[in-house]
Amino acid sequence: MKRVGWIVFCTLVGLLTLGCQKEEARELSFSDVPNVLFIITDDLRPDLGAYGDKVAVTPNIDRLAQDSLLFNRAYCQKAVCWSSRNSFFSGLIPRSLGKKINAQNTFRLEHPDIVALPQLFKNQGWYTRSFGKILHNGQDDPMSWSEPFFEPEPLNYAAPGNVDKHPIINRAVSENRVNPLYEAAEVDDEAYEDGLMGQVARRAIREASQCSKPFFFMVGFHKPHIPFNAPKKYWDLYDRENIPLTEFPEPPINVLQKYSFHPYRYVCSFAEIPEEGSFPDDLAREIKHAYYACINYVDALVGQLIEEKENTIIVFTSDHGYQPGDHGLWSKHTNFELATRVPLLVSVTNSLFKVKSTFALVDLFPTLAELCGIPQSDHLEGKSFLQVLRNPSAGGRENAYSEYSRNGARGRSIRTEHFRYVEWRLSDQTLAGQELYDHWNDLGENVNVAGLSNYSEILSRLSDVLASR
Ligand SMILES: [Ca+2]
Repeated sequence: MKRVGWIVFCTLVGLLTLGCQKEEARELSFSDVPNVLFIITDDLRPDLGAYGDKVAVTPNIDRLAQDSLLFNRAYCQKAVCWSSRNSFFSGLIPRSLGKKINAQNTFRLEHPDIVALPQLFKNQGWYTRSFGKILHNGQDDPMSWSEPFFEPEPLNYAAPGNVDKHPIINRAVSENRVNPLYEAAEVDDEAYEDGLMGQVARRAIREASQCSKPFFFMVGFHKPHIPFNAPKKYWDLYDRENIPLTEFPEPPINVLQKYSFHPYRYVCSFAEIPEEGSFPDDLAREIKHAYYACINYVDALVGQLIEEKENTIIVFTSDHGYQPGDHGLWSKHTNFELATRVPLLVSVTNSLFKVKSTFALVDLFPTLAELCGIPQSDHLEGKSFLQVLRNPSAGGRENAYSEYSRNGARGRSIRTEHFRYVEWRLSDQTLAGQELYDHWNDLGENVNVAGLSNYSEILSRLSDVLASR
């Protein structure tokens, strides 16, 4: 094991504490080359106490944030599970993953020889393991792991009468309409796959912590992805009447419905959920209650994982965001802020440090590698944000790239500090539409201002920036 990387890491932490807003930053005292624990959740937008959510009960993730860099503007590169995950795992942005990638095929189909994130650590002497949903359901990358990956049998439902049910997570398929969208079962955490998987991962972390070899573990929770099933004790932490409905129930003004919106809503593929029209407030609030219960379930499981975090860099994030009713959408699959923005914590400091700069999930690969002193790979399309750790005023990216295509048009988006710009082009590159959202005046992306004359200059400039990517 090379130790030069750890010397680099100690140095940067020392600089960070000097530049941090905290008056008293404690020195870190790791004993050796650090372990890495990479925790990925599914469909979790930053509805967390650490991000200012007034409803979420997330004491464990909030506690992790107290020792972390908290990224306020971190974005996925495509708001759908398999694409986002294959992206940060491989270090490639979605369009570079290849046309053959989908829910079944990983980036390996077109990139058999590139070194993936955990594979790089494995090659450098780390003990690497995988637990749960890392790429996509059923997808694996055996060459990245020191041991076969662990995925429990799918335990989606646990309530009496539901235990034999299995949801079909594939758009609005009629066969799924026998399955409930959510349940609050009087069961232990381990009655569902996430609890069972967390238990195995926790044991593995404990064992690996006793070994001299550092570990790089990736742990992927399936929640809060639909169905919103969680033990009842997590539902009971919320008063449903206090759960707010979306502030943005209507589609944005001047939005390009044909491209920006999807005609289906994932939740509508489940039993007793209306297939058309807006939901009654009671139902919308109940679904959000279920979503929050799943977040709290994940929070409890994360808390168990991070009990032993000595000498360990912890990353906590999600594959993309979610729109529980926002703009009338109940899913992801868009280029909107709510679908692309993710929580991102990187625990490398003994104090909370809120990073305001813009970052992309694809940056995690080069950043973690540089943090640990591992030489960069040539294929990486993200960039390390180590300079921000050295000097918080240095800033990060000028923009984060995301994409989502629909109805024959390719949708590409960039998010700057001030704006979100989305451009839709047909296969012959004809411009099919533009969207521009002014985040300094419109946090909810409620008005597409692309057609307004006073935004024409910025529209042109951002179009040029996007064209250069
Ligand atoms: Ca997902």
